[in-house]
Amino acid sequence: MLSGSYGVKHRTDVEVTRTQVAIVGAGPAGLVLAHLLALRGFDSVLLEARSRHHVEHRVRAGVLEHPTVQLLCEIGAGERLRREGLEHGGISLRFDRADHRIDFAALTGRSITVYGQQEVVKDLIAARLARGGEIFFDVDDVRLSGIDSDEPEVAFTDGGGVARILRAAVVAGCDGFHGVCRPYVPPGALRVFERDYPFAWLGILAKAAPAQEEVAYAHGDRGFALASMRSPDVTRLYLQVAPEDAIDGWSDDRIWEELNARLAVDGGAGLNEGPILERGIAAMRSFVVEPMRHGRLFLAGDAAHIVPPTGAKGMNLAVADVAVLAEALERFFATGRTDLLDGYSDRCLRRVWRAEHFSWWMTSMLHLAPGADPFERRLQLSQLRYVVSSPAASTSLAENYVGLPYGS
Ligand code: RFL
Ligand code: PHB
Repeated sequence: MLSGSYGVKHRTDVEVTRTQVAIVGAGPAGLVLAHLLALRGFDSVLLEARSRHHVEHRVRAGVLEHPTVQLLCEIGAGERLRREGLEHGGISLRFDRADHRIDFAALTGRSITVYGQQEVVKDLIAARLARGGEIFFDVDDVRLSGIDSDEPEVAFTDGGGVARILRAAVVAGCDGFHGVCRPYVPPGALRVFERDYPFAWLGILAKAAPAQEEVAYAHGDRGFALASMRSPDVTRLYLQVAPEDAIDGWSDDRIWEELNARLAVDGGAGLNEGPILERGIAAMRSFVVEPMRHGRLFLAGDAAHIVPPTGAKGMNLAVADVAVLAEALERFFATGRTDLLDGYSDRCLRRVWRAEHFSWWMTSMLHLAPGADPFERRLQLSQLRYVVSSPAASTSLAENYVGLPYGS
């Protein structure tokens, strides 16, 4: 059994700290893992390359699955989420200039919650610090060694310029798609599966009341658009654009004109426009590495897999991974047994591949591929009409969207 305590000793001018789990990355995956471990009585240290302000203001995801909301509440990070999160009982698919609602509540008995990822991150950081947990922000030069041994090390320079080493039983690579952990797996030990899409998303956050009550995914001749929200007076909107488009080429007028055209419904009032608070263009990619583990390094969240945002799955998958990892680590620390750790990757990958398929399917059904011929367009429309009219097909969309139960 490994000790839960940690001591500090000095080796020349390097501070060496012992912990049970060294967590690289304070995004949703790393932060939720730290909480799950602390609740089970295990200690961890979190390293984050960016500042606290940066991670708390990085605008990204917005849709939380039902199991994600439950887990955030269980770990004591759900108080503001329950108060300010917008619980939605469905979404709409918009095509042929009309809304077609998918009623999640009726089809699955579940709902989703619209609540910004940066708000989740703020709540998790505040709760972690309030409970006396450690987070090193602004770290630099993170290096891993000994991931094939029983005591891997993570060397880094902290925000104050002090060189440090963490000795841990396990390293959790929660450092996102561009992180440093995944490249430490030796070449040949990971298999990569990937797909790039011939379009990107231009996303804006605007100070304007949402024009619709629920998230709306629009398919049409001018391309895909998505209308979401963050609060009763902040709207989040996305447009399919070309991957090579630069944000400077999209003036405010052009963005609003295109959004209005793509999101128009017969008899609808159009969007409420307002100052654009944030804007950016994000590439769309599907990516998975197998296995999600090498020796004592466990990859979780975007460090191991990426989905295009159309299914709203990325953050939810990150949280699902670390729920599996925490359970496996508990078994290991409490009993020394490695069976759950050995099963970590296979167990996560079942959910990951379901989400990969769902996100790829939603993306293919809704976007306009450059050069798509009339045959493909007819297939998309046929699929959309089927999904909104067949109870079997809409239930399939609904159960994937609200989040399949953990372990299924
Ligand atoms: P993150 O959030 O990228 O966090 C990784 C953290 O690691 C830090 N880091 C390092 N720290 C220390 N040392 C290093 N060397 C480091 N290198 C990196 C980073 O600074 C960062 O803080 O990964 P995590 O935790 O796996 O979470 C994944 C989610 O962030 C991501 O999947 C979602 O944002 C994807 N996503 C969506 N997911 C949803 O579930 N629902 C949605 O509605 C949704 N919409 C979206 C999205 C992503 C989008 N973009 C911008 C790609 C909409 C968009 C537009
Ligand atoms: C969002 O609100 O940011 C959002 C909603 C649905 C998606 C992706 C992003 O599929």
